[in-house]
Amino acid sequence: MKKYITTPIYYINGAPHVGHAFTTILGDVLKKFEQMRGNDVFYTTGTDEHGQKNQSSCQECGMAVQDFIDMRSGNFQKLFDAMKIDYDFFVHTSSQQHKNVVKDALDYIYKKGLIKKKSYEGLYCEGCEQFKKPSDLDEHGNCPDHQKAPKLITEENYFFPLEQDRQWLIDYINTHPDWIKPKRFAKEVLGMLAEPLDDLCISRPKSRVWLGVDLPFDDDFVTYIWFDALINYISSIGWKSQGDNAAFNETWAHCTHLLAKDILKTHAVYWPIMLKALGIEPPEHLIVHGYWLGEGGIKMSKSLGNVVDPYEVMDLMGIDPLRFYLCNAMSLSGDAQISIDLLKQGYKQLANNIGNLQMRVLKMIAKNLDGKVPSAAHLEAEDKALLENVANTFERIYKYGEPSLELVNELSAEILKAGDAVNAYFATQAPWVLAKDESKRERYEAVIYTTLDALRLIAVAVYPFMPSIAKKILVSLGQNDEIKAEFKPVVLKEGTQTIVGDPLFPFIA
Ligand code: ME8
Repeated sequence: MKKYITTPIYYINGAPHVGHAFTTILGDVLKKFEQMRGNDVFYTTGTDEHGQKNQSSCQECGMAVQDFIDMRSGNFQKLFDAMKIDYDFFVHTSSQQHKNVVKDALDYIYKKGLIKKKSYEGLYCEGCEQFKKPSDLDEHGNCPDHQKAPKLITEENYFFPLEQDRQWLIDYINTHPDWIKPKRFAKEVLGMLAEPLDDLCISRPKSRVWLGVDLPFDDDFVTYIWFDALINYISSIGWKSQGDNAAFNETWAHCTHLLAKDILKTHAVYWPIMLKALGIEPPEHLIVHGYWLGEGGIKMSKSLGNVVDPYEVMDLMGIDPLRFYLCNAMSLSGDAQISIDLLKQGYKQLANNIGNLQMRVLKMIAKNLDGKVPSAAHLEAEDKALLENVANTFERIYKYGEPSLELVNELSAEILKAGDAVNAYFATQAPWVLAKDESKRERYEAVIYTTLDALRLIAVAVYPFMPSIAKKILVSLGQNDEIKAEFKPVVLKEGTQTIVGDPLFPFIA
């Protein structure tokens, strides 16, 4: 099956931080998970290069616009490349290809008579690039996400009415209980739909915002950043208002958007209604996550400056442990705190669990068995039960798991549980004692075999999170590093040469 996974496209008014890294890592983890199950995946990420806040940031830098865009967008792409994210397409909203699709979409909707011009007064938060209602603000009149008071703005603009589709959207959510995951966010969207929807202002006068896509029907205006940005999800896969959309339709049929809750309304209210106007079905799923909270327990954000720098983390521990930690620690029910100290704790947990197991067993067979995998001929019931338990757990998740936060949370937790179980088995069986007694040779070999084969299963299961570590483990077990979601126990062949390499998780202070 062909799947399409997207991340939000990020504003370029600041440097990427762990929040952006997380959503993009999550997409890569889900892509690898799907590929292991034999699905084809097209994965996009990228940058949102227009709008007032990018424009202000460009003016502050005093750079030529295209140089600014290239430099800032390049910072995101460099980070995602450094993190070895396997994206298939990097979106630039300033590309001609994207701009053409925005114009095509607007023109189509305009000609359908769905856009009207009127004068408007409202409170505008530049951080969100959205008009706010007084009820959206905190007790100080600030935007809760940006801790800044929005500005009162009065201007003439073009509007796209939403109210006429409110009941349709409510019905859609109620009849597609899996559309928004986790479910509590669907409830939140239904809450947003409890009141009539204001018309969406889809233009900005060029006198205020010049960094954007010209409206095709009035070049005194540019397109509102969100109307432009959301279109990336269809421009990236070649949608057009006229002609053959067969390739587009095939890719769009199984599309999952990943996002944090800050942009839930734009994705779960504006976007499906825009798509309906274009004659396109809503994306198959939205996967929504909470916030990483930085210092002060508030949402980590470029504007607030309380960010964890992904390069600092990668220098300290490498990318794989960061990927694993983020997927394991993101809360399913709310937000999650993050700091360098918490990341170090996560790293040490991996070192004590998978790292320790691999090093102990490989060193032991290097010493006593010339580094060769022993025979499986004398496995006892408890050895087989351990291997079957580990294999069945991973088999179930890979076979029936549907991409979601729950899935990455459960899989990462089961990997740590399996590591703990095998470590406990190893400690109880004490193979270093068995090794000293020639009469216990068969038992010794069975324990070593069981530990090695369990480690192999863990390596395969952990691949979406830690692709390099997974391959290193498989190579250390004398396996080729081709990864498939196959979880049969007792696969290692007797006599296979293993290798004690460098520690998987070297000591960090
Ligand atoms: O909203 N915790 O861009 P943006 C978790 N351009 N995730 C976080 C995060 C945090 N503290 N901070 C950022 C925009 N993110 C628009 C999107 S899409 C058509 C247009 C991640 O740079 C998370 O995925 O503000 C969030 O939704 C996104 O970055 C917002 O990025």
